Amino acid sequence: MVVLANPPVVDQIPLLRSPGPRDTFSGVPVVDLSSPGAARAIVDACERFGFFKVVNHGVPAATMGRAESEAVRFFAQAQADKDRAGPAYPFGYGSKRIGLNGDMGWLEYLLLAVDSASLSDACPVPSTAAFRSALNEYVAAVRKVAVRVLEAMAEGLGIADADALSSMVAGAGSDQVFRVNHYPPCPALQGLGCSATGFGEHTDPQLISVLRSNGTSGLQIALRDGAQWVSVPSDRDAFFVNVGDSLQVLTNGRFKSVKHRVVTNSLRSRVSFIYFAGPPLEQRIVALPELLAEGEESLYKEFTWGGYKKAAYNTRLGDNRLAQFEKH
Ligand code: GA4
Repeated sequence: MVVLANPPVVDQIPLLRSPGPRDTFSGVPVVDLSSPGAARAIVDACERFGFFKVVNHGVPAATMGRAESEAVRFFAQAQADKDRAGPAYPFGYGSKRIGLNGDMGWLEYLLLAVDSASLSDACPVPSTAAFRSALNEYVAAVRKVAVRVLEAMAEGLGIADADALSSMVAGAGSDQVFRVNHYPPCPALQGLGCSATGFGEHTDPQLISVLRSNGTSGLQIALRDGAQWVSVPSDRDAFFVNVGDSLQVLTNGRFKSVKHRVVTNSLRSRVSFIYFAGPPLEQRIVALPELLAEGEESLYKEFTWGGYKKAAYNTRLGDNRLAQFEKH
């Protein structure tokens, strides 16, 4: 029997089959946020994929570009300097280790806390004024996009209170997290047909996540509940929205949180920004009564966001975190 070991540099990082052109997904739903049809299109995309791309969002390219170049500058520093911005938990710089239970990926990142519309003062990282102000400008803008998406979603779902979803994530005390990921290329695997896992498959626990990346592909989403993985063509001018577990519960399973992962490119760096829109810790997460048909029961036991988050941090990345809350 021939046992193939990972090349030493990617030791401990799980490998994935390298995506080829046939894995590219041409069916990503595109929502024009400036169009009157946005509400309907968002609901449709969330029902079909739990995932969509947002264009005409109004965020200036310069806001995204400035945040990106500052992030590139940060990650280009010497390892010892970056390590001074760590550890990642609760907030700060991290490398390769994801979460607290042994998951590993070929990436480095900043995990940051957001207070109302900017980085939390309690979070001293990043410390340089230029990077911090670029991220603050970006966070304020992406948060507005999240609010508009959630407003349109409530409208599309026919919820009378247009703010029912958006106020959960934009109100006082909401639990917002911001993440800057850098996936360096992994040339050691070039030509071998496999790639390092950048970020292993998982669903996001929050309501929605809003992602923007540079022009390097790598994001994959699962179709048909994981039976097929497809590559999402990158678009640096757009945002990509994921449905998270909490929104799955609020919609009683009508929207499914999308399984996704990142595969490392062998030649190019990928830089992504993700804004995770979560509610206040004490927010009850349970099917919204208006979304239940007559006689329909909620599929999940009620939990608070704080309780779910705590439980999530005790899981491995790829675990089905909602399973323990299913009623039957
Ligand atoms: C996935 C979504 C966000 O990136 C995140 C992640 C968090 C982490 O990286 O520390 C988690 C992961 C995420 C889900 C389960 C737990 C917690 C790693 C992990 C194994 C910041 C989040 O909120 O949940």
